[in-house]
Amino acid sequence: MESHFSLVFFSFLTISIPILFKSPLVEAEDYAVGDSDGWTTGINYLEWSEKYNFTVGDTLVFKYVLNQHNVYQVTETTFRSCDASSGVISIHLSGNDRIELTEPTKYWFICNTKGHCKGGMRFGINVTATSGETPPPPSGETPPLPSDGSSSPPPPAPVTAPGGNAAAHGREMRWWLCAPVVLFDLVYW
Ligand SMILES: [Cu+2]
Repeated sequence: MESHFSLVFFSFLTISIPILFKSPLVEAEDYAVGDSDGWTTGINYLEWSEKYNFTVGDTLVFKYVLNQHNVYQVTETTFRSCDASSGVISIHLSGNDRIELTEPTKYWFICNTKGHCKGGMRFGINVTATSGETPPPPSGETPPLPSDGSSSPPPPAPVTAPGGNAAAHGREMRWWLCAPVVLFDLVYW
């Protein structure tokens, strides 16, 4: 019984640790621009853009009321001037635009509805290359195993992410979280 329990607990730790540190298995992410507010007036997109680290392969999702707003990917000069008569790289008008970040470079976005860019509907992000390899977590930080088998392993903590991107994170994490429960049922019972 006790050895079974230790096995279960060790499995739980082994599976949980990659969740606590950022898992290298997590690849592309979707980022809802403005989180649950979407792409609209009255939001501080500079603040939003500084919350995340964007890497090649991630996707920005702009959600907005059709015809009220739009998404222009522009040069830095046009981002600063809000004058989209030049320096426009791409135009997106669907109301639910998905823009994949394919290059390790700076991306600049504005809304070209009159007054919206100057009013704050603009941001820039620095997209970095995917490293391909993430260093393993330092082994010294592994929490110690309990000396006896009498205490129950804690339930896996729900993994949360700020704002509207929580769902995307949840999808990627769900199977990790199920594994300890399944192991526990199989081995302990
Ligand atoms: Cu707008």
